[in-house]
Amino acid sequence: MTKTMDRIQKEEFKEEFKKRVKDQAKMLYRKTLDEVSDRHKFVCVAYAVKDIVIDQWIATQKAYDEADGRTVYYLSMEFLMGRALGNMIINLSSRDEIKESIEELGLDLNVIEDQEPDAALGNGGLGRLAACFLDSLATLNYPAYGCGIRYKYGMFQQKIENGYQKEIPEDWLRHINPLEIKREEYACEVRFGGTVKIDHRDGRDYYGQEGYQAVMAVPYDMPIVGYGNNVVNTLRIWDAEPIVHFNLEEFDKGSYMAAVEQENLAKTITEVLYPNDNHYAGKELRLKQQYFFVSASLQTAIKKYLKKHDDIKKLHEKVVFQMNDTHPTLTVAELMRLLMDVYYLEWDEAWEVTTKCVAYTNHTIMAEALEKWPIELFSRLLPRCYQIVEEINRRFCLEIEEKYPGNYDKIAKMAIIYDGQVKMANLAICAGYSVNGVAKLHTEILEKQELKDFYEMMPQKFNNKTNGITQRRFLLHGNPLLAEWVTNKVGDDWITDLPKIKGIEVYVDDKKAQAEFMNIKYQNKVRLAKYIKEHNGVDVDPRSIFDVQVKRLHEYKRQLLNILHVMYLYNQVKEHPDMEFTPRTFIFGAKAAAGYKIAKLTIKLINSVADVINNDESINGKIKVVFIENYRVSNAEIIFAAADVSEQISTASKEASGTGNMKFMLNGALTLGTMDGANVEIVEEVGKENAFIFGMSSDEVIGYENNGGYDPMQIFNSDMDIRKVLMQLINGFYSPDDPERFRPIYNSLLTKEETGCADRYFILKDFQSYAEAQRRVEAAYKDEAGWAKSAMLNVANVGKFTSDRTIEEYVRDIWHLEKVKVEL
Ligand code: 26Q
Repeated sequence: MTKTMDRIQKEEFKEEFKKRVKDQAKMLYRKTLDEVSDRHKFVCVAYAVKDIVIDQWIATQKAYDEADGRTVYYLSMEFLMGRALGNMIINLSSRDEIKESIEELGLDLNVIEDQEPDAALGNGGLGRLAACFLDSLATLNYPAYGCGIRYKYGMFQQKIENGYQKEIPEDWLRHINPLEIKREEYACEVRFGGTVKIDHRDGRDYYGQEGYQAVMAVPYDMPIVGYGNNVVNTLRIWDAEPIVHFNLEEFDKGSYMAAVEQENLAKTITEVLYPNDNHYAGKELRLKQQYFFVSASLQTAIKKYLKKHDDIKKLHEKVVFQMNDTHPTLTVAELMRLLMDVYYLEWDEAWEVTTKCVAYTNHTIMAEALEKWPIELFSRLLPRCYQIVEEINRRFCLEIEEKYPGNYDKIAKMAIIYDGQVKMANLAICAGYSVNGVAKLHTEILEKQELKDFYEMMPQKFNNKTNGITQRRFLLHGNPLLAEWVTNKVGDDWITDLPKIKGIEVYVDDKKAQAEFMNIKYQNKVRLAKYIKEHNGVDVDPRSIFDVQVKRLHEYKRQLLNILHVMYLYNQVKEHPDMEFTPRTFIFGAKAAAGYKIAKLTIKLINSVADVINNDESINGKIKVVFIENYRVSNAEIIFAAADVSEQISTASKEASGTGNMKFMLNGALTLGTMDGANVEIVEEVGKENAFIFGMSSDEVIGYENNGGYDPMQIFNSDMDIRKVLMQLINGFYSPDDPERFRPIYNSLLTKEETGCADRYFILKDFQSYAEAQRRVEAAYKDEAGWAKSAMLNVANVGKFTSDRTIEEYVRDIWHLEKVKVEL
């Protein structure tokens, strides 16, 4: 629109927009715009933007209806959206007019954007990937729904008190949410528990449920605005409401209790997001959440299909359900149930449709993340689904038996029900027509190790889809200075065609371009330093190397390796005050699952080390350590833009892909990492000489895991640098008030006490290799031109890692969607 809109139209649009913002202030708050608070100003602007979005939303849905193509339903327990307003504005074709209007109203867009709470309906990588995918699907004109849960409390807010993490409930819906619409007309019922009732009529069985508890699933829709193409897709998240608002006198005691229980069920189901990342907690409520949103999403998808089509046996021609990890795997059982019990298909017919409709993405090989539900719980909560899973399992085991006669090991590994448990990954693989990993190495490990038996039996299902990120949020929105610089150099095609960014490669040896590029990095470091000063009260020098590790706290991600190395460096600087040293700021940001003791203690360790080092005047500020509180999408954008070094140091084989690594690369940071996840492909694209790679290979790690032979105590006894650092964990050096405080960390590295395995993540094994890589970082940074060139080459070669590419691959290999044009 911007290009075609002439001046007069533009002015009219702006006048209209400004009037709407002012009218909102009047109608909502009975005030003029300049009288209302900043937060209310945000609400007024958001409503005015929504006004523009709504017309496109309606037009999009109409165009989709007419095109009548296939639709993907991306089923995910998590959508880590972050803030919507700023992103919506940059994606709208009228972004310039909107920004000018906001300025002309005397408002500061940054201040307005800062008023919006993050929609933190996710933990980390998996949830943010879902959000990036929605952005790409809309931008690429594909019919898609995100389906999830409208948690009342999303990811907790992290406060650091006395160095410890404290979790504060994140009440993101406390105030009105102007960017969602409640859609009561699509409410549907979801039933739990009770017993299966069978009616024999007309020579067949009809299945129903008796004595169940039910809740109403009520959807809220959030618009997903595509970039400059008039497309607005939908994220549909479900809230639970009680079905009966009962009248006390009408109830006898029994039904009174039942009614109260039902009301409580509704209240609890969508109350809170489980704050675990890569860790399965077998909680009943979690299974309820899963069934709740799966059932509601499937019911509406089928109803929508039947509005235009009458043959349910052809559902797969129009609908595909992508399961984001095993969390929505109940899709398999629930779809079978709906097809048989509600739409009266026979088993074989229903199975044919189901197995053509569902596909599964695996995001982890960590054993503790695999979902397994006790039969007792599963069958009590979902009696009919359990029957169906039993039958799927019975038939599947027959198939295994037929293919591998007498091989009970195969049954033990692949059966869906085994050892008293329902194994969700096995169900997803058995029923899904596609099984994908999220990076090349990860998919290889699935095929060769973790899912070897499945791969042997059905290799045609397996495929890789290397993750990606949206450059629209993580460069265009998060780093406006660099975005503008890139656009000035190569035009703005990169916004929807990231490989075009390769065009900046011709400037990597150009001194002027290098200076401009490094100056932008410097400006972004100043912005982050200001944020750190405001939020942490710590002064950091924007001329120091910003070395950043931001991600969920998990042992396999090895924040501990990073902080142990900081302790080692500090010892070096103290022992050799005159050694050459480039000032370094080590920046951490991480939330630990609330019950994950050793992870929380690692946060305390980082903060304790920070306290000692930041306050030691004798080192002249050579090292600073900062723990950024409450790491989340909105401050991530600021952090990535300011990073020099991207710490991607997971134990090889453990990080399925990683996506933070890509966000750093996009913003011109150099990767310091292991050959794990998508790091492997990053190095492939940018070249080994423009990254700092260290540590064991995934084959070596897996070798030790399978055959033993690793003894960290040997390293402790022979490496005096390491020995000194580890002793500082237990001699009170960083905890004078309680020398025993960090003993559990020490033990986790040297004894089997903590996890039944000493140094399970090979921290000591990789330590010297990491320290050596860090020395290479320092040497490289001293060569200013060389560093600038490497940083620019990272940006230039990031093209592959756009989620637009990932989505096109899903479409080509799995979803088979067609693009739909939307004209206004
Ligand atoms: C399971 C059961 C009960 C409660 C919680 C969970 C649970 C919740 C979240 C299990 C796992 C997760 C999240 C996993 C995750 O974020 N995985 C990451 O996915 C990214 C996107 O593919 C990858 O880049 C990361 O490598 C991977 O760790």
